[in-house]
Amino acid sequence: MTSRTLIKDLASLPDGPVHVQGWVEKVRDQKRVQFVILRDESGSAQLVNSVNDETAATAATISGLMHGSFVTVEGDLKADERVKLGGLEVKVRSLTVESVAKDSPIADDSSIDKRLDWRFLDLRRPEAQLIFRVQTTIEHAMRQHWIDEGFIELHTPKLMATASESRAELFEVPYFETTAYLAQSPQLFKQMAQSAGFGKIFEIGPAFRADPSYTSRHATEFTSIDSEISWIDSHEDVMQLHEQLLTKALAAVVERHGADIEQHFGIQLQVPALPFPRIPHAEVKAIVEARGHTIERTDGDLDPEAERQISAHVKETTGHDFVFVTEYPSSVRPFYHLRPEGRGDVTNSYDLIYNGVEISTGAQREHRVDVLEAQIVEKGMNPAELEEYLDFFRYGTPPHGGFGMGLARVVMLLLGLGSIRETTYLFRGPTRLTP
Ligand code: AMO
Repeated sequence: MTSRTLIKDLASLPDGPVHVQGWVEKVRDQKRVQFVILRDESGSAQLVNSVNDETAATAATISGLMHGSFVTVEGDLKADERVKLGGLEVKVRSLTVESVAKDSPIADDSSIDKRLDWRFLDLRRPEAQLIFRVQTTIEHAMRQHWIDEGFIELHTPKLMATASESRAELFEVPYFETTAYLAQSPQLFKQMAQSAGFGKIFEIGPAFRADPSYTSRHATEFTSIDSEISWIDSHEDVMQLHEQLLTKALAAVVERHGADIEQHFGIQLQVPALPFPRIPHAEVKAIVEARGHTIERTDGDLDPEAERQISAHVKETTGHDFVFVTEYPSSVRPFYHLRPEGRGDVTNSYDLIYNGVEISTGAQREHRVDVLEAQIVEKGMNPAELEEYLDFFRYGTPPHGGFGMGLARVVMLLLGLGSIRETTYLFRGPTRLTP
């Protein structure tokens, strides 16, 4: 591989020969001088070619250049503060078209659906690439924290014999003589790791939900960030881990991408203060209703407007973008959430709301097998189908808890974007299986 110079590094080089490669963003083809905006994954720069007898062949190539074509350029770098783009330009000595592009089927104002149809072209936008750099930094910072704290990374199977959350939203897959289900969450297996004595684990992996909704926050496949820890006293210990992870992740994002985020998304990102506010679910309902919103759900869960309202309240009263809504009613929580002694109506659980949207659910788990069996029956499930899961608790298990968090939602809210379609590399929804 010949060593190419990344466009972002041109600014730190002295005037002289350079070898750059990328795709053509724009061509300004004038009679005497031609300008090409060349972009690579690091930035963009202006190429210039003076049209004369000597450069006639290059000039002809540039005149025929299609937007999006990939080219190799040998040229001479020259600093020139009059050039708006980076204060430099590259005088072309030779330009080789490596791959000719057809006319782009999308434009900046194309609909999100059309852009998703042509996702590889859509992703050439610098702000789209920034989204995935930010995502990389978030995952890296969290992984670093987990590793520093002695966690073990797991990869749990995504083909399962049972549901992992509930029978709803379950994808069935023909599996030889039987039926398999796509994992809705690593829930059962991350709990298994506690019975196995692993102590502290994490996983970043795919989760599947056969959810027919078309909202801006639901996908049928998403990346789930999961963690589970033993020997907790309550969900408070899980929330402390959770807020530390997010604070570290945001600090890394601010440090590495703060300026780019401000430039592309107009947001001045702040590292959140610890601890994040915590408000019990019952109190949240009262606050939201006092703000004039009547929660429409009959099951006692918060609706999206209630999430926005409680976030607005927290922002106004504390300046915080995050809030833990704690002690959810048992009626809206899964069978595996622990209910505190003498309080069957609530759970040791929480949802984490970030800028008005739920990004995570966490809880202390029920580790007493008889109570667990009763809660499975109460939720209308069949304990026989969960025999193997129940075994985890029949052979000894420590008190434990953890959380699951949707990566695309975190990135969406952090960058102030309107949909996880923008922050998922290749979105999957009820009517989208390609590309
Ligand atoms: P829950 O079902 O609340 O909890 O999911 C946890 C988080 O995963 C994300 N999420 C989704 N993201 C995109 N599309 C979806 N269809 C979707 N469904 C969920 C959300 C959500 O907050 N096992 C528990 C977690 C735990 O207790 O550890 C669980 O999966 O950000």
